[in-house]
Amino acid sequence: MKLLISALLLSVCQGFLAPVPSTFLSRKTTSPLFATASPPATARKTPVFDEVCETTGVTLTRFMIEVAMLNPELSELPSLFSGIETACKAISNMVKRSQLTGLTGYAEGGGSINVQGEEQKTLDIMTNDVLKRALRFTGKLGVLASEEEDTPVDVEPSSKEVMFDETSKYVAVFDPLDGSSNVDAGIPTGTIFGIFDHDEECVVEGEPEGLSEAEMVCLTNTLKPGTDLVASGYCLYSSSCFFVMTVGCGVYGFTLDESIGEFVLTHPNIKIPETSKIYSFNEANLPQWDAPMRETVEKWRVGEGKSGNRFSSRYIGSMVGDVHRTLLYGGVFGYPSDTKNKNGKLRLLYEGAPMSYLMEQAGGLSSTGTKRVMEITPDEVHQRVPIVMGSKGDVQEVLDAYKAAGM
Ligand code: AFP
Repeated sequence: MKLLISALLLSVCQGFLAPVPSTFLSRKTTSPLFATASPPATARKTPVFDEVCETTGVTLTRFMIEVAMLNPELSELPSLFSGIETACKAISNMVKRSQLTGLTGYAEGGGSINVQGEEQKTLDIMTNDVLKRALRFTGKLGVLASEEEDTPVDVEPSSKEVMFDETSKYVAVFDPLDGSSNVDAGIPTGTIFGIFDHDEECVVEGEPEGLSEAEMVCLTNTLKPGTDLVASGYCLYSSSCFFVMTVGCGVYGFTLDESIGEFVLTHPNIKIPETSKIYSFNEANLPQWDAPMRETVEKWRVGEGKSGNRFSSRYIGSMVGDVHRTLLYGGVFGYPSDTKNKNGKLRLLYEGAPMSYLMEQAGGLSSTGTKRVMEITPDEVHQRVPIVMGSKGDVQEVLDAYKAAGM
């Protein structure tokens, strides 16, 4: 097997020079090496591995090294991924042990409110900190924006802390513990991240309150549309801990093998089924949704939609868990606009855009109903966006309904 992997990698490395012999194409990874859904500006290459072994297979670290080898413009991404990977392992442990270590409940016994007026759980604050620390020490981050931070935070490390050649190449946005309102009941939660290129000229010193206008402009360079994402992904803390990511050439899923402490490739080149029988919404809000959304779901309930399938409902109320199931089983997940919340509930920069990138890379669609989520430029860090994402055929049915209603 080792020999075959080396041969495969060699063929892929030679990408442009020599065609990859068809016998070298992975049995599991049958799609082309290049992404088909919303290709990035420069087509990226992804390693092809012939077999996925459960305990000694391809680790995330190894996978990222191969990705960087094949795509020299991404050469600094593996160290950043390694920071995120470490944070995910630490967070997975914290979540798993929270009932035993007293990390449950609200921060400061209640009363700690984030910028969006939501009460913060103890774990919200701690996981935010874990991520910040893990990323800071990669030496690759310029600016961070997080659900738990009021404004983007500059994490330019002091020279003492830098472990690698410092270039501040990327901007990371993340939701450290999405679904945290569920965490004390043992419901799945997750970390979502998105990575953009960073303007290397932008260096910010000091606290957000005392920044010059130029520094504020610098900070707001996190405000980019999803089409500018270099990479995105999530960690799901559930029956297993999963790490699912894209760098613009398909979606790859890794499972934490606790016996060796490594994420191992278990879901190469995830493709979402084109049509489905599952919808995943907070249906209590259905009476307030836009008419096209409401009517489409009402048809699905009774098997009168386009596919004729009678749909079932599956809703955890934790986006990472709901999107993970949707990617694997097919379906439609959403948090649509309603009469009370015109922009739905989910945050564009660190929930909507990173998850839409994954969804599109897996062959699905993600829209507000009238607009591709990936193309929306945020006006502010914590902006919300209505979302309906998932299996192509079913999401398209929603989009057609909006169009037919002249919206
Ligand atoms: P929390 O992080 O406050 O638990 O919110 C989770 C979330 O942002 C997202 O993960 C869910 O899909 C959505 O909110 C659930 O919202 P509802 O509770 O209104 O259904």
